[in-house]
Amino acid sequence: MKGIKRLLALLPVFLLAMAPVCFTSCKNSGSEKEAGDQGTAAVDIPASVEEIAVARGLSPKDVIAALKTYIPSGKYDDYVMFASGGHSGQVFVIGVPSMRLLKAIAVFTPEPWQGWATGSLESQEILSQGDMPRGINKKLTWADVHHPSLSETNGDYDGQFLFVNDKANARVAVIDLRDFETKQIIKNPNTISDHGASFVTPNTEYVIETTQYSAPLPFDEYAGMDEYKEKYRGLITFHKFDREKGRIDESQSFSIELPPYWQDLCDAGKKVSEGWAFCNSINSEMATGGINEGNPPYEAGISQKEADYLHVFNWKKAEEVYKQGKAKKLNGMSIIPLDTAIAEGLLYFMTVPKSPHGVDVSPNGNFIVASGKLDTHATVYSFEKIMDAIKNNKVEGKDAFGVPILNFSDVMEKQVEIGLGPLHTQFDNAGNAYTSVFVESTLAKWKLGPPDYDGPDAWTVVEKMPVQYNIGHVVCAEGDTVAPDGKYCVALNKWSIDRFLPVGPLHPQNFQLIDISGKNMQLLYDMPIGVGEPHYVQMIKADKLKPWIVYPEVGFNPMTMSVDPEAASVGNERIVRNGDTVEVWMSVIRSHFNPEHISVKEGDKVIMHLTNVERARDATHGFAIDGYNVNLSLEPGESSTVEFTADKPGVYPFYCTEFCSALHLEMMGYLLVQPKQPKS
Ligand code: RUQ
Ligand code: CUA
Repeated sequence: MKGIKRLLALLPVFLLAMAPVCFTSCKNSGSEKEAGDQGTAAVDIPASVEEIAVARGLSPKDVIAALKTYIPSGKYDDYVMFASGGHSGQVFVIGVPSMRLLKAIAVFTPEPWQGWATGSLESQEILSQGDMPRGINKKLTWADVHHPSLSETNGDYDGQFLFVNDKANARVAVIDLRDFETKQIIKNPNTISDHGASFVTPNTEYVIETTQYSAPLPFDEYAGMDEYKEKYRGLITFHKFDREKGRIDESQSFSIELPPYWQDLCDAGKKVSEGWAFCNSINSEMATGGINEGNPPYEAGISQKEADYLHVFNWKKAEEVYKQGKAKKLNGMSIIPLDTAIAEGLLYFMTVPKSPHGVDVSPNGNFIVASGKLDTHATVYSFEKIMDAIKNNKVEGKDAFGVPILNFSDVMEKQVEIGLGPLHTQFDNAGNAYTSVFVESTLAKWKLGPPDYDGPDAWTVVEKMPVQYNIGHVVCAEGDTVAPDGKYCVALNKWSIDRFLPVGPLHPQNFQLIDISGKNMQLLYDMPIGVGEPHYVQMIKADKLKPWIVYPEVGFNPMTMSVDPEAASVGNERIVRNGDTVEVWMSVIRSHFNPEHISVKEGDKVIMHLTNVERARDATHGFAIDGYNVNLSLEPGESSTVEFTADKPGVYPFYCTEFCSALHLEMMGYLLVQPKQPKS
């Protein structure tokens, strides 16, 4: 306790002394003397914090940053970030402000520690939901995870579920935040790539997914590039979420056919704009590239026009149209044809300058902020004006497919001069917006305007901060909800260049934690991400998450979220042969498996039900079978099933892969596979 007091007494030295020279000049300051006066009996805190700072070459700013991010052992972070894991196919769970990695949730990619797709029947079943459709012979073993989306109630995070998309294969996954495990993977049957996903509507009625790169509908229907305009299409899908079941219900989901522009990021309207959704797009040129055929490359063809189309969807009305049976079925999915969508008033366009990317709705739902990658502005649209333009038919024309284009000057509220290459915007609780500026490598803080903020500096940039380097998305605490928290933002930088020790030519990305609670933004911490390229991240208050510490009952199957009728239990362990099938019920507890000997014949089908019967927190056991490519993670209470053919005769130890007890090494057994024919 005395140690802490000493440190606290020293704090003013650092807080006041902003100049780097201070460490030497403060040496004999009153503060230090004061600290000394409070007693020198402290054992843990060394005589002078200042000495450590000087020895480590830390400036007072550094020390303040360190104090703001340090979480002592046994204490918890205030916020949790869910970061898309990019190519890793996972989701990273990170504490804020410590920036400690808490977990990598296995989603689309095998992950042995969690026993994900390394033997457990449950995980294999979930992963195979994401296989290519119509028997297309391709197993997908990786994903490009882009945008996580926490479930919402009334536009605010509720901490129950997380959705992520796979841009590379147009898949959406559902993660249950009771156990932080993936429960479902949906492969969109009609489209092959997505990007505007996953974004939820304010009460998680739907999970939104839009196509990125247009292809014929469905994608495995061949059409050459010369048929681009006629045959290629985009798609927006509203995946219906059944909160009770914790699953997307494809039988209640629907898509809307779109022109073959490349639909990009989306955001759902909230509060006043609830019921609407907004998605950006590029390639209104319908450029078809072909550098090898002497055509302009995509990058040039797609940037020819000054503006592209921001899609405005009335999803509440689309839901009605779908329920009236006006959608057509394609591969089991309901699709509202483009003509129907136009006739029913489900889709409007607004022009956005210069290859837009991000689109973000302000907390009150009044403004829609869109950014052009080749622009210096964020273009802000007023929802009220959009509604007025739709009502009074203020259109400047139609696109090539007949979609009405709302008159730009009638719907645009403001163009805010941000800097070169603005991408994504988040918000705080004081009327500020934070926009990532890619080309400049800065984070721009600017003021919204009335009614969200009323001041002389409305619609102007008030501060800019360099970030290292090439910022993609930015996340702020609950910064895309109806009630942002302020406090922190994190710059999600694509390049780290010189920020970390070199680890070969492949560099990590750089997450930079920024304190936004003061008058000026302050950089607090650099976190390397060396596992894949995250795109979007959401940051939720830690106390909104209520994860289980152990599974609620012994024999729990995480896939059904209930006790498995086939779960093994103590006293009921057994091995039953039925023809060529050997079924095993095995209990797992520190520090033994029961049974320990499994004798089968070559060619037998083996089904093993394993239950970790422990109730103690953290008492996880693994279950690996050598040579059979099996590893399970059995968390306290969990039941899991593994199935394999004993096709290799011989002796195969199985063992626990978690260091669970002093006799963990002894926690093993043998799989004995008798050969059909003894070797002669
Ligand atoms: S989105 S920054 Cu901008 Cu998928 Cu990657
Ligand atoms: Cu159980 Cu090691």
